[in-house]
Amino acid sequence: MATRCLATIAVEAKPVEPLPPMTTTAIVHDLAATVMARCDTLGAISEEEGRLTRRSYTQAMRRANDQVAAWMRAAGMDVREDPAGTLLGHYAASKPGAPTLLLGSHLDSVRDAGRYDGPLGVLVGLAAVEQLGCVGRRLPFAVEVAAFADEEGLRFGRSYLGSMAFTGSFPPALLELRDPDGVRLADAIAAFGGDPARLGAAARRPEDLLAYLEVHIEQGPQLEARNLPLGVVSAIAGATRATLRFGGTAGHAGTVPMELRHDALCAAAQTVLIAEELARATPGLVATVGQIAALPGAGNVIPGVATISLDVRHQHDPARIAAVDELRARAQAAASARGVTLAWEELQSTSAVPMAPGLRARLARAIAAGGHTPLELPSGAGHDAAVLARFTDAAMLFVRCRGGISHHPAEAVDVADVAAAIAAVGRWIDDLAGEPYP
Ligand code: HGY
Ligand code: MN
Ligand code: MN
Repeated sequence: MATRCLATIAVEAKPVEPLPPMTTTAIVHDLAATVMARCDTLGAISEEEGRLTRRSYTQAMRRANDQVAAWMRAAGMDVREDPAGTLLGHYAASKPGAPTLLLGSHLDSVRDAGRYDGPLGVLVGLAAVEQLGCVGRRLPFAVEVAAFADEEGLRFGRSYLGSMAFTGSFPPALLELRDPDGVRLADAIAAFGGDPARLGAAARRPEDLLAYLEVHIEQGPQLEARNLPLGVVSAIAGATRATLRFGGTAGHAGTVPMELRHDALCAAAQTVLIAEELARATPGLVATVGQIAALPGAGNVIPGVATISLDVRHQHDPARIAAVDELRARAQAAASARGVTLAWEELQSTSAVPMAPGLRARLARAIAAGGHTPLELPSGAGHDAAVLARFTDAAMLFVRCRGGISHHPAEAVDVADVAAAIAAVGRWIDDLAGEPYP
């Protein structure tokens, strides 16, 4: 995508004759088109043929990090990866020793993903820096763009590995986690070029940061239902992730009478429906079983072992915790009634967290200045901002996505909404800098 004003992105643009200064609007629309093209480029970088799956610390992740690093360097940023593998582009302040405004999101994906969940936030952050570079501006603070390593948790079952390392909240025991192929997280980080022994060194100091902003697709229907391009996130829901292992007795499908069976998969299946029933009956609660496995996995063998994932979320922690407790008790009863054991392993519990009121107010002003109604709405999805919000003032800007679809290849955004987001981020940054938006 050749862009007109961005001589700093020489990598993409052919040498062109000097152009008359561009209006901010024209710059923003050029940047939005570039963001869309770059999301397409990253959307083609996958571990799997024919669909987008990009797990942390894989070769596909390496190619994605390297591609974004090239775009960052072309924008005049200093680029590095921290010991956890988080990619960081730095745009210096007008004076040394200034704090850093952090923008960013993640480049890893779920399985068979959409191309905007994560990359949009990294690339809009980069576009905000390119906009500054376009007009030759330096701010009283540095601007850093982060692509956090492993937000989704697809490979090792834990979310936010990169942002936890960045904020010094990474539990070292997680380095012993193994992926489905038995690869240790520590070894995956090292093979990727990170340094598991220095994760502590990856931690930044809160006093070095001014704030964090994550731009992200809404992954829900609210903005589209109100015909709004942008929204301000009020808070991020709390989440509990667990693995449930049911232990029964394998046996011959043709000879074991029903009343003598200890069928692990039936206990698991009943638990899936209990989770659904409880969530439907509890306002604001969502519960999902996204993975299920039965062993030995033969059609004529009664499953002796069944394993399911569990994801429970709510905007209010007491409601989530009470629901998890009730679900655990009812799952145990369902297992016991079948003579099946239940091993419940809680993988991660992230409490609900509000976004910083002052930053939300500034975001609302920036959206309104663009002629749009600034709707505040909660996020049911988790984000690195949930980790950063415990470390510095954090805010999120939601961008409308078509049909609210996400974690699906049909994920889509409109270039006009991306332009509105870039403009809003530009105004928000100038508000922080106390300077008028050009
Ligand atoms: O699961 C989530 O909410 C996020 O996509 N990691
Ligand atoms: Mn996601
Ligand atoms: Mn995401």
